[in-house]
Amino acid sequence: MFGLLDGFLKNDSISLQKDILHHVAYTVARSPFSFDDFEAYQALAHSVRDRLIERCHDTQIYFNNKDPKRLYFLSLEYLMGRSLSNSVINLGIRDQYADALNQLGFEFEVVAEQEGDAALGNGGLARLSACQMDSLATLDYPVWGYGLRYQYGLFRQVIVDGFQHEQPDYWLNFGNPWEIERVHVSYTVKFYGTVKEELRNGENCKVWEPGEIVEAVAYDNPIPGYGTRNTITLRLWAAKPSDQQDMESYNTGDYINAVLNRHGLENISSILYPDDRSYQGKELRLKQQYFFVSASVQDIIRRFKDTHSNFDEFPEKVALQLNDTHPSLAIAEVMRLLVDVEHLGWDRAWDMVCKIFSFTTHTVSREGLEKIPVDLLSSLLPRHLQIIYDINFNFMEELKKRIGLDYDRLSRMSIIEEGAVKSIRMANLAIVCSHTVNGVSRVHSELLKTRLFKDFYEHWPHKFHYKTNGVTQRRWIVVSNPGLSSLISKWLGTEAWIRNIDLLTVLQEHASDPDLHREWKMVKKVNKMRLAEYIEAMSGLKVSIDAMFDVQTKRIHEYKRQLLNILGIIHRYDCIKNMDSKDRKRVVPRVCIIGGKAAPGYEIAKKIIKLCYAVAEKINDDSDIGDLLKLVFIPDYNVSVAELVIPGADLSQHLSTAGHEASGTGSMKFLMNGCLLLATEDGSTIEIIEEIGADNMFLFGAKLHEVPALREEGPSLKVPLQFSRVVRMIREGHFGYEDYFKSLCDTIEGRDHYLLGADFGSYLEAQAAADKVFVDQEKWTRMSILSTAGSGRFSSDKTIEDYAEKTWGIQPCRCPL
Ligand code: 26Q
Repeated sequence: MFGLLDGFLKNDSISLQKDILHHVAYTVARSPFSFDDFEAYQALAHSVRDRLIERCHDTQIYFNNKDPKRLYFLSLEYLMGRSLSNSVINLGIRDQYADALNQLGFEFEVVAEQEGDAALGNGGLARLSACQMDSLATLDYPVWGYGLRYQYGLFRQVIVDGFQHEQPDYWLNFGNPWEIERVHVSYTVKFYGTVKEELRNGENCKVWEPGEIVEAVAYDNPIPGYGTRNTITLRLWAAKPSDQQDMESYNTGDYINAVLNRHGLENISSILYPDDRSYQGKELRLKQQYFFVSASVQDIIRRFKDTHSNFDEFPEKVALQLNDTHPSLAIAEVMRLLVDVEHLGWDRAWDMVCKIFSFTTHTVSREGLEKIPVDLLSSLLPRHLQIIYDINFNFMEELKKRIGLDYDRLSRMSIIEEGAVKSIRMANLAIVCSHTVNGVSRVHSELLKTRLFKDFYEHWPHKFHYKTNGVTQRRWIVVSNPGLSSLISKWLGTEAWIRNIDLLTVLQEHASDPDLHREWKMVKKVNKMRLAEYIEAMSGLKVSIDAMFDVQTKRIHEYKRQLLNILGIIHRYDCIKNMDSKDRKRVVPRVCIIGGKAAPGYEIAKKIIKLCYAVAEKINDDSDIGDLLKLVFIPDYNVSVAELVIPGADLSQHLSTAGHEASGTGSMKFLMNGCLLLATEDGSTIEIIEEIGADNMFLFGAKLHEVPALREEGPSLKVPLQFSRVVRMIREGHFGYEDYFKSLCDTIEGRDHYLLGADFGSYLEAQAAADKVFVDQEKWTRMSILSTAGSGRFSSDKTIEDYAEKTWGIQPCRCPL
């Protein structure tokens, strides 16, 4: 079709220049002789968008012709960050665009900085979806991603006087060139009302008469693959008032109220909930889940019916992936549409459901599992509640045949939890109805089998699979660390590693080469300078790039133990204070960097942020300390800030108490960027150790099997003197706010559930080991090279190939160039 217009869009720098100017004039509506960096960004983005649309279109035509089995990836969260650099790199035209901009008097990096950060998600799970979409596109899989188009992304973190405040992220304010509004792709989504039984063609049918109808409109976000023409679509749904709603009121003449009543329905897709247990059981959250799931499932069935006259082939053509339990109402929705609307009959529909769904959980604890109060579901989605009850009834009957009347076990495995608040256990629903269940690291997948879902594992061992998360090297090396990217390509003599990560291991052969060492250190130095400039611009603090840049950036959570880090920093400060000048000469200077958001209702996490600021103020203002130690908190950590911070880190910390981090993906990004890890043996770290060897990182802390006994000891556990000393310093007001910090200190000196006291000694030893190696720059650089060289297993390309083959049963479908 595009061929009919003017041939394909041309990608030489002259054509791109013309194209940018065209968009300056006709899209941004500015003079081509006078436009600023932001307008240049808008024009450039629209020029890239044209190319994405072309490829997206070709990809869909190709998929439609081939009609392969498609994967539908359902996730309530995607952390895409910025799109410009990533898109032009994946399209293979970054340099041409940079040239074109140069000729117009602009610099690519500066223009790219104008873009906002798309934060439609909370943290690990959401960034994982984004990395996986990149791999799915690059590996040519026929896929659609589905999600919600929140008007407000994750809150912006603003720090006032050391305290976190949340501000709305109205990210669409400046327009979004990366989406295509599809006003004609819309579905009605029903809520509330009642279910009636009717006799149709001699059969008993359930008819749901809804009380509220909302329209879901599609916004398509193209996801270009690297080194391929394939460009897949992330389809996000926005809520709009439906024309069918309130027809009655229009007819009865209450026009004004009918119009006013329409407002508010858009709210369904307005806000992303921060990851916080206290939001469980909220009606709006449930409405969001169903709204997104219903529109997606209707779209999937519509697409299937476009090319198939019956449902015989449905399970051979459709795979549905549940990214955690958040979209698991999709199960009941597929059943409803197949049984009530398509009239397939329960048994046939059930057989299909069991073949198409697969489920990934990102949770480690029972408390983390999602539950929906039955009363809420019964009012919002009465038909779905019936369906879930029916699924559960059949499941319980089947189970009784297998295990007899073991009521304890039956009640543990039931989808319905009978308790003070009767609820639906979403994970049980997902497990019962999926053909595969997996965790996000090996140890996590094992924990599922031995603890969280033990009963289910014993019943269906074949359903449980092991998967390890990964991150995309396109975003986390090529886009965010161009210096390292060129260096790797130079030493490997090829750019092929960008699609074939296994090639990175070739770096091992050069790990001791002095030439590589020199270049490697240079790249790190440039990245540290960039980060130091950012720190100064943001906080006014000047830091020395000769110091070790020690980073811990991730969501603030007690189990991630940012507090352990801060206690270690206080200890370091205290030691330096008490040293004579001779000893001070031997101190390895450090810049400690901490960043991350606390959920708005999570008081302890907010206190950790305040403590970090209080300690920073004391240390950074102490002229006695100088460059030996600095502490910075980076506010509003998000994907674009991560792209700056990670390449500039020497050391990164991953401190979760063993058994608490399902996987952890930040560590993989640092690893790829040649940053050494200081970590506990938890989640994916266990697999990182296997790849690069314990000698190339700094490990510490209690192991998984030691945790229960340590907890058992509780307050009687002996903790190091240094630990008691630093906690006392906080309690005694060395950093001010002693009353405010009291409850924080109590959490670690009472029950100390996350074992900070127990792990403090070995934490300090690991820190000392890192200092020792840092002095030996040759050794450090070698370890750094080996970290990057060993990071290949943690590319999301690997994870996706594994899912494609073992879970989804899909094949690459590569659109010809
Ligand atoms: C639940 C109810 C109401 C509102 C929000 C939520 C909610 C939202 C997001 C609950 C959990 C999440 C996100 C969880 C998450 O990011 N988990 C992390 O997933 C990563 C990718 O698999 C892992 O690497 C991390 O270990 C895991 O913590």
